[in-house]
Amino acid sequence: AKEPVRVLVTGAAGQIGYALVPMIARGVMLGPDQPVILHMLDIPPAAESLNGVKMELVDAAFPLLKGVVATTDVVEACTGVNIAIMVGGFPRKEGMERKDVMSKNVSIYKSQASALEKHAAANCKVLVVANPANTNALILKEFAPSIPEKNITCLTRLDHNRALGQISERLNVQVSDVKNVIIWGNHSSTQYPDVNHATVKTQGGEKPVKELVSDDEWLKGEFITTVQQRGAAIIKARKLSSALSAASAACDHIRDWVLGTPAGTWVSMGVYSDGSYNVPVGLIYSFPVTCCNGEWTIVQGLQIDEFSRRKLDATAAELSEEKALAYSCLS
Ligand code: NAX
Repeated sequence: AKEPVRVLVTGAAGQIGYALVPMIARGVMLGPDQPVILHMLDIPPAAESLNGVKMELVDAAFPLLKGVVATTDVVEACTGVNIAIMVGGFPRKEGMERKDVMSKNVSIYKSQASALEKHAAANCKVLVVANPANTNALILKEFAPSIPEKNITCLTRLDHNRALGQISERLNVQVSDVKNVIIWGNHSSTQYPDVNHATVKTQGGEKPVKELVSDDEWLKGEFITTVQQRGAAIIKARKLSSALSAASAACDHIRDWVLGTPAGTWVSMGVYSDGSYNVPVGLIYSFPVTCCNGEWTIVQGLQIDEFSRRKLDATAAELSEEKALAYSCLS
């Protein structure tokens, strides 16, 4: 039998946490033959509620779940973890300045970075979900210098999956037959959902999405804004932000990273830019990646037209500005 993998979920008493921990315990994230030990962290005001989640995990009697640590102690939470899903953060409240929210998250991610660096298992993989996801991940990277930068990522898979969903609805095809959309840049409304290289499986082959959706205006307009604004649309409808889809996307992200992407398929991940596609080095930016043996690689050589170029640059500019704001909170 396999050794259990220790998976940390921060903000585990929150909405996404509540949807995510049962998925992990059922094997959705790491596979149906991989035992797991869940580490759940939240802050003291949520301690009782966190304990309630722990009680429910016990009551669910998940065969793969070999242990649960529920704590408000960051060191205890981080000790020995192989995978860290960072969902906890400080939400923007009405009337708050952007800088104040950034400052709260910078201090959270700075201290959690140190705890992970000192106490997590060697080669721990980190996924930041909490917003501003890219910049929180960057802060985490900066303050955990001994964790390889390849091991620190942020979630844009929800946006990627939303793009697949929109194409599948538009063409009336199965979502599993659509692939290779790309989310470039920031997990924010400046992200660029790009279908220039996306395909749909057809009888006997594959067809470009651009050929099947002949309406270029839709692809360059409503499709992009629908994906960009989907989070707001969910809030409007549910009076709560996306949770089950975010949890599912986090599982997809880690599963593909650890177990690999299928041949010929790429996914979107926020990763540390190496300058590919002329994206500035030093940003956590969402790129198309393939994964093999637990490592991601940015897909190279894709043609970027002028329309796309502008969008890639605009979201990079926003991330540079966010980075500067985050650094100004450090001093
Ligand atoms: P909730 O407010 O329901 O849960 C957040 C939890 O984090 C709370 O239980 C809170 O007590 C806890 N927390 C706060 N500070 C903490 C700290 N220092 N250490 C540990 N835990 C802490 O929010 P939820 O709806 O679950 O969303 C969580 C985060 O995901 C938010 O930042 C949200 O903006 C972000 N999202 C990111 C998405 C993405 O695709 N990257 C999509 C969904 C979501 O909007």
